[in-house]
Amino acid sequence: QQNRSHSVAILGAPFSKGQKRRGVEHGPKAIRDAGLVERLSNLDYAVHDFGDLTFKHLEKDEHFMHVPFPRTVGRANKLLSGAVSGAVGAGHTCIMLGGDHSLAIGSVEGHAQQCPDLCLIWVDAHADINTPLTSPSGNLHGQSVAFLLKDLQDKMPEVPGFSWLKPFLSARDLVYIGLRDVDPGEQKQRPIHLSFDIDAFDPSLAPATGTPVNGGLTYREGIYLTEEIHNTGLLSVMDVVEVNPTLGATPEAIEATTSLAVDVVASALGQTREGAHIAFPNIPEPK
Ligand code: 5AB
Ligand code: MN
Ligand code: MN
Ligand code: MN
Repeated sequence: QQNRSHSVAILGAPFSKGQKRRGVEHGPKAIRDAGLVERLSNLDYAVHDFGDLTFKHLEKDEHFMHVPFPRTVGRANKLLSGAVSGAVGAGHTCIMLGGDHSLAIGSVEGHAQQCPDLCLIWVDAHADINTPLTSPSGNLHGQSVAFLLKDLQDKMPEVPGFSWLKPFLSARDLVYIGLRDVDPGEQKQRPIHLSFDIDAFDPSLAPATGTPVNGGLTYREGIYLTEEIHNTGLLSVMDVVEVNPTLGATPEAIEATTSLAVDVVASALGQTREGAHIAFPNIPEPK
């Protein structure tokens, strides 16, 4: 197990131009308001909240093919990449609060600057591996993985705003959920980048998100996953994306989604469902 001495950096990325709905830029505030910092402090981490990055919306940013806001998304990810690289370089485990899932491009790239041998765990209802030529919507939040993979280099056109990015990840560095038979010699100790799209959960649990799909993870499945990732002791950067507090039908629906986001971060950082293994020295007695 890890790492309780580790410090945690929280980076807010209030950005929504990787898709067309408004509101996902309020994700970082909504997740903080749901009590994230206090929960992690209670797990005995030194929590450094670096606040929110400031993103520019470029005035002149024409579509590339049917892809909207390419330069705005490219520039936002370049900025985020530097911030994640800085936080990891300073020795923090980094929690990036999105924002939409296009932000994984910069988050994983910045992580890879410090940890070139990282592996990527993508927890999502969607594969987010469209290219501009296969994307039904044009939205960049459904294309993040395609920008990262070396294997897709020949299939990717040059998208304006992304000239700073060279694909660096091999398909074999991208891990899937559900493998069941891995030999000891196949296990590698590598820093883990966990990119967690809240829409991986069933919409009954995480309704406040832009592209909900029925038949998602149960609470138990999702938290089991983050608990196991914690148990590896190898979590290095985690993205929590696609929480859109403006899309909840009721305050309860919003609260369910934001508190679920806090639960997945806390459990990825070692909160257990059976409670903390902390000795309680003086159990108060009634007089
Ligand atoms: B998300 C879709 N595959 O490309 C597309 O929420 C949806 O970050 C992408 O996973 C969903 O537009 C992107 C239809
Ligand atoms: Mn996604
Ligand atoms: Mn998704
Ligand atoms: Mn989504």
